[in-house]
Amino acid sequence: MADIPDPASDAPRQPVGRSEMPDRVSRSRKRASGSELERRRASASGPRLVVVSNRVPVPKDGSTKAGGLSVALEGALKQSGGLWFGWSGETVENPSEGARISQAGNITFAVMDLAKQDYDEYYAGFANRALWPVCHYRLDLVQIERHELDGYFRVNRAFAATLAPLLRPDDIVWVHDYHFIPLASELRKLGSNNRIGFFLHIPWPPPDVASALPAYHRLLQNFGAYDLVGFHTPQDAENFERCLVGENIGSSVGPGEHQIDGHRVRIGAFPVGIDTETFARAAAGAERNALVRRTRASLGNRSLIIGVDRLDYSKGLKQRIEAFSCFITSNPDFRNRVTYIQITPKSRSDVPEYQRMQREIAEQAGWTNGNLGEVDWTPVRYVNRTVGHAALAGLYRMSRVGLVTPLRDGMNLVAKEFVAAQQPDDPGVLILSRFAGAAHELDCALLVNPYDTEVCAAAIARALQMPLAERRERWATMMKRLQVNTVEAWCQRFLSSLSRIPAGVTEAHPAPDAERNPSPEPETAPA
Ligand code: ADQ
Repeated sequence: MADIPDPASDAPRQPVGRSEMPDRVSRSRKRASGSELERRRASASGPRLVVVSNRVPVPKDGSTKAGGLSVALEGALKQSGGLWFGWSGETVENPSEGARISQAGNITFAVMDLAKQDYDEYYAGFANRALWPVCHYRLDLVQIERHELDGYFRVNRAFAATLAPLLRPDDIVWVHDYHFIPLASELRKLGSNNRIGFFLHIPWPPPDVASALPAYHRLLQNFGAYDLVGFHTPQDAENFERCLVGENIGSSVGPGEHQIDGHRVRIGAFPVGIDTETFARAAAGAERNALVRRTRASLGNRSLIIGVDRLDYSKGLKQRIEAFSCFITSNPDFRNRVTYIQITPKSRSDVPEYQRMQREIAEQAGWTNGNLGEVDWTPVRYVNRTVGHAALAGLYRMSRVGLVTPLRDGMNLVAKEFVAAQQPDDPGVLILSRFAGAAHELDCALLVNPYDTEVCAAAIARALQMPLAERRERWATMMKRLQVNTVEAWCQRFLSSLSRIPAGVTEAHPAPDAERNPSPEPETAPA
């Protein structure tokens, strides 16, 4: 997910050491009876929101600085007081017992460290070498390692064991993303009857693709412990329901509802939004930003084409550079009249597939410049940097074209940010992959198949020559949608759906249990 600090972009910050996962289950349970927790419980009033995400934006020096999703979740947490729980981002030799707790206003932050083996197996392993590629339809990149699968479940058990003692009976728990599919099931085993919702920030593929996941049946079964499972698009939700039906997991009891082990699970689409007004204001005020001014000066009279993505194979960077190259070759009039800036911070550098891709994309950008460039013109400026949101907003605003062409994306917030940042009188044009979740809402963009180089090249040419009236009309329709479906609205819709689920429903909830529901797949490698 986006602004919840992306674990992807950070390597562990501490030296790492041995591998054994300490028995946090029993120790954390002991902590539950601690007097401080009892005191907090006693002073609480009303349901509290508990957010679980792999990385937690713990405020430094008492203030939070993150944007987008983090701010929205923080806003939701502030309403009734809340707890934000997850990984600290640290790997250490001997993770300490329980969670490290800090307080900012009425939000409690609780984080735990991971041992190196946990990080390697749960995060760099199963989450990012099996779940991520399968969910992005990249079966060619899937790595199946039984010990990583085991590590994924083991670390989820440890997260649950650390979280369980911090939970109050009426807390509403909102779990984020693919790192935590088994979390609710583990919490149920520890006695949690809380309402627990899950939101997947990445796509969910159809059964033919999803079934390439190791422990496919077991993972699906684990979703049964949630009360609400949310996706970005109706297509993802439908794919997921088809997977449940295909694996005979529970039974459909109406549109978007499944009965699994006597428990009703709601399934729905909740397309995430951005903080549209704040982003638009930042873009309008970015004229004075130093980076924006320098960039403008460096462009001269050239039109700017911009791409902004984490360096990830799902973002279609190779195909995008090819399309740009094809555009220049087939439209020589545009030589030295456009500049393509691709701002791409590295991510997941400790995952081998990412290391390979980082090298390949850098070589490709260099090769394209060598091949197409002039002494006084660098066609592609390829930058592995993070840029502050104000500057980013300003760069979007000065761009004639936003190139957002992932091969597959849950939503893609850059597409929305690009639209929000435009000048109403003279907006740029968004070229958007039809395989981004955002294409459902932003269907007035120039929608393209990112695999089709010539189509993408033609879209760039069309965008650069699009008459002002058409640009305004397309932009206005998209902007209206972004003004309605903001990130706050997204939070509210998910949480009000979750809150409407009667609390008692979870009472009868049996934890999915590998013994009661034997998985057809082996959990460890056959001998
Ligand atoms: P991501 O894969 O990280 O998120 P995306 O939705 O585009 O992708 O969000 C990226 C965020 O990072 C944006 O807010 C963008 O501004 C910011 N960003 C990207 N490059 C940057 C740079 N160089 N400098 C500064 N900021 C940069 C996952 C899913 C998406 C889903 C989100 C939210 O993969 O499909 O949209 O979660 O659910």
